[in-house]
Amino acid sequence: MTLTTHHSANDTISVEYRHVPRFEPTEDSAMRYLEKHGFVIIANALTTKEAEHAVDLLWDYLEQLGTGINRADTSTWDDDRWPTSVHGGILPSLGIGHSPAQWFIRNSTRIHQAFTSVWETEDLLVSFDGVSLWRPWLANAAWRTNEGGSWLHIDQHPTGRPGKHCVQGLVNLLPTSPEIGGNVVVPGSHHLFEQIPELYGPRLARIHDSIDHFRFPKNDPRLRDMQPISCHMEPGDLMLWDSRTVHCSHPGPGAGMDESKLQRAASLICMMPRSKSNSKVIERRKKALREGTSTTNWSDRFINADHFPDVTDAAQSDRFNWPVIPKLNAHQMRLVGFTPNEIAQAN
Ligand SMILES: O=C(O)CCC(=O)C(=O)O
Repeated sequence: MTLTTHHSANDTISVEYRHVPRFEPTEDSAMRYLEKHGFVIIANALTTKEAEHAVDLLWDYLEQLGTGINRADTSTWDDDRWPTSVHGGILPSLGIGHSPAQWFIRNSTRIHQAFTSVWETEDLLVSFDGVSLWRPWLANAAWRTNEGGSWLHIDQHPTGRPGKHCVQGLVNLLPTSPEIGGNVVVPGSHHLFEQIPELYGPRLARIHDSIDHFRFPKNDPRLRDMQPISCHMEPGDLMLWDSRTVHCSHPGPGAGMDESKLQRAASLICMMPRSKSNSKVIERRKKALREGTSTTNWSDRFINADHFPDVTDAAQSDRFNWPVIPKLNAHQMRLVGFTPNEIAQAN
């Protein structure tokens, strides 16, 4: 089934809402789908109950920031209390990467199985990323997140990091629909990656080789013709996409939304083989766990998300209480980078 979302005057890229196949985390066909289309949906990485629990934990995170957010009262969800978010409603900082919510989700066996299928090793490190939270934008137009056509991007430098390096992930926690929208991917666009220097030379020249982000021109006709889609996802589903696949998020028209509820909650999660990392980075990751530092999707390099230009002031201010970091189990400690010996000693 395909359903079409809206067009508006200055939004020339329309995002199609599409039902796509949902796979088991260990199915070979899931990996073939990922290779072919640049993304894949893994069904029920979390159960519905676990997804609900994760949303509760995210509310705990928001309320313990100490700014006066109350989950039952939308009048307390304004920007003066809400944690600083970047494009698409993503909360990247302020301890979110080590919140009980994120560590609860990272403990999922099926997520680990899915990334094990991607990399053919169980020895993985997890990113300390944040979440995307969408407030009901019909209650307050300022809460509507960026239009898809305005920030289609990839998260890998086309010449600085040639080849396959990273598969990103997102666990969807609330129902998706054509009215609400959600993540956007451009199917097959990972095949465009190698042509980017030729097709977008002057634009690429402005991005330093070490920056793993390339944003396409607004409403790029080339991407429009490749038909960006928002995939239908059940609460608890995991979406995986190659970092070379063009993606972003896009809010739908929102008709009929319950204006007293969060509209989207999606946890960003990425696992990469430990062998891609090194001891210096792993030591830095252990320090990040002690200090509650969040990161981007990459675990082979250490990139501190509290240093993002958009969030530095908030991260340094004492306006927000950071969450108490939960005690991790052995599986979670492995995902940070601790060795079995270190884990045995710690317990
Ligand atoms: O919220 C989303 O689905 C978009 C995520 C995204 O663009 C990213 O993680 O790079």
